[in-house]
Amino acid sequence: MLSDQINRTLAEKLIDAEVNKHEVIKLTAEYPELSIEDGYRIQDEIVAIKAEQGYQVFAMKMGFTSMAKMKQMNVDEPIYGYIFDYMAVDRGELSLSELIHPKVEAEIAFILGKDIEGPGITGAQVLAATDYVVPALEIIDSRYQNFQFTLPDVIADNTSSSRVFVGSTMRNPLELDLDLVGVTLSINGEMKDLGAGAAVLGHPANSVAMLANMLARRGRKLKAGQLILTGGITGAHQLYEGDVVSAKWDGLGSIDFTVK
Ligand code: OOG
Ligand code: MG
Repeated sequence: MLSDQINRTLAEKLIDAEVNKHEVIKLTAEYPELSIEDGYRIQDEIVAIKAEQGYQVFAMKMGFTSMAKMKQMNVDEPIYGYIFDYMAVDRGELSLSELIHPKVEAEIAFILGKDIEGPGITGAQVLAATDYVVPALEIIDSRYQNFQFTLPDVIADNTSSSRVFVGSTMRNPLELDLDLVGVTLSINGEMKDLGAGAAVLGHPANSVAMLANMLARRGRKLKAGQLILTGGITGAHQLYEGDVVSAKWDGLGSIDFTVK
């Protein structure tokens, strides 16, 4: 286990990489014994530093909840992280000059109506506690060279959180078969990827349940009003200047943006 001092230094290094838009070598190159627990402790330091700087948590997120994502990044278990208020993009433009090597992925997000506290939470309990589901495009931007990392590295790097576009269509989850909700992701008019909600742990509600149960191990819970991204349904696609991105969800509308 790394000392609090080292955790703080590593968190500062990753924030510096984010703010100054440069890649760093994965932490496990220097600390091969870095554990998943260490990764979450470094992530907690990032959350603490962002709070000291006056930023709020905008959403929580799950990652690596679909085979498409696990295969693409060569990892084998879900992780969670935080999305801060300055990461939410409120118009149809992504500013490339603020980022390193961003990728886009299509997701389904939940807005809770009640607190959810694990352990033992099921997808059915999540659906009963959810007010709305909304579509989301997550922009991930690993601070590591070429998106090369192990699980502890990516957890420490706050799961590559960078930006998020949230769609304006809000639906009660019980009005939809969320596992059957299809999504297509197009860039410059070319369909790059497609999938359905079932890609996410069989049903996106299972991802929120897993998050509640993972948080319970650390004495935390999900709160009413919380926004939660359930993880990429599709693989992530690298973005370049001038790209026009368009994603459509069955019953949940669409999100469009341009890379500037
Ligand atoms: C980590 C973030 C994973 C997802 O939806 O699976 C994630 C990464 O792929 O760099 O956000
Ligand atoms: Mg994601």
